[in-house]
Amino acid sequence: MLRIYGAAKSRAVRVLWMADELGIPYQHKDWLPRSPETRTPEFFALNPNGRVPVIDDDGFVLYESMAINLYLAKKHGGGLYPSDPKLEALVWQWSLWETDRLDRQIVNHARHTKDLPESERKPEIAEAAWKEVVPALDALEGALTRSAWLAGPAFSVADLNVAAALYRALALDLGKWPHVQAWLHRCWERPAAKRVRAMREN
Ligand SMILES: N[C@@H](CCC(=O)N[C@@H](CS)C(=O)NCC(=O)O)C(=O)O
Repeated sequence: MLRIYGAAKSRAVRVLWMADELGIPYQHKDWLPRSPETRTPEFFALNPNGRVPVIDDDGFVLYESMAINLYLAKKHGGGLYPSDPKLEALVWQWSLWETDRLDRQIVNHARHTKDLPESERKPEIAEAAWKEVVPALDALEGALTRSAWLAGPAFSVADLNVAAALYRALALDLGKWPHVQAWLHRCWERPAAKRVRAMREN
């Protein structure tokens, strides 16, 4: 049985979304980042970085949300993981690109504009993050102007990985990036996405 470590209010939401898309049963360790459960020697044995998400798939332990989703999508087949090597490479491209260009930037922007208590917010961090988010969204807009989905003719793990990481962008004014806006809402309107969103927001 697959076990997923990490609360829906963390990057584990990506993995919970993937498991739901694939319809695979899992056991959920609903642990928040930095919670006492993630500070034990047992948890550090699973992920020496002490971070969520982590999966244990019948004894195969894996961390890093993007790698986990690529593994699950490939293992369980279905349309989410393209078999054409070029489309597969695009899936890797977008997943790695997101980690490099958007992942921490979008979180830092949200934390320092609204998530943190006002006294802890640092406008200079929000501003620096936004300076990186803008060209990243420009790049995404370009790709989505040419194609409705990121890797081939249908929704794939590439879309899931990038859209899941852009959860916080659902609350932003994306008027400058109309294709990103439409695509992001298309992704998050999927039944599996709605269910994990409810897990995260409840
Ligand atoms: N690149 C990692 C990032 C994981 C990560 O930063 N997780 C956060 C929660 S969203 C965490 O567990 N933080 C705990 C800590 O910083 O100690 C991934 O995508 O899985």
